[in-house]
Amino acid sequence: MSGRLLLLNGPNLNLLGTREPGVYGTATLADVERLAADAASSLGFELRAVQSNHEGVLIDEIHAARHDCDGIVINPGGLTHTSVALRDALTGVGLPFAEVHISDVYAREAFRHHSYLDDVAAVRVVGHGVDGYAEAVRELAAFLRHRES
Ligand code: CA2
Repeated sequence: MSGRLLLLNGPNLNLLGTREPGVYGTATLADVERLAADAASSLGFELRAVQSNHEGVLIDEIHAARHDCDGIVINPGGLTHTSVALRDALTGVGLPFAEVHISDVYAREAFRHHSYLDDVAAVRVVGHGVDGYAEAVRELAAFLRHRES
C-alpha cells in the first residue's frame, strides 16, 4: 500500500534535544521527523511533518489531512492531558491515528496519566523514547494495510 501520513508534534516538542535529556533524550525534532519519514518511506508512505505550539494550528492541520492523508501520527505534548478540542478534531476527521509519547507518562506525575485520546487511538506507543515514532509509523501502516484487505 502507498499513501501519506501526517506527523504532528505539539507544544514544546520543538525543544527536543535542547533541554531535559534525562526525560526526552538527546535527539532533536529534526532527528525525530527524519526517523519517522524513513520508517514511512520504507513502507511506501510519504510523511508530512508539522510541529506547532498552537492548538488551533494542530486542529487546522488535522482538518487539512482529511483531504490527502491516510492516517496521523501525533505526539500532542501537554495537550494530551487537557484538550477535548484536539480529540474532537481527530474523531471528527475520522482518520486512524497513533498517539506517541516519548516518556513513560504513567511513571510520571498523576496529571500525565490521563489522556483525552487513549480510547480513540488506533495505536499507542508510550515510553519507548524517540524510537517510538518509528514504531508508531509501522503499527499505523500495518493497521491501514489490515483495514484495506
Ligand atoms: O512524553 C511525551 O512525549 C510527552 O507527550 C511530552 C510532553 C508532556 O507534556 C507529556 O506529558 C508527555 C511535553 C513535551 C515537552 O518537550 C520538551 C522537550 C525538551 C525540553 C523541554 C520540553
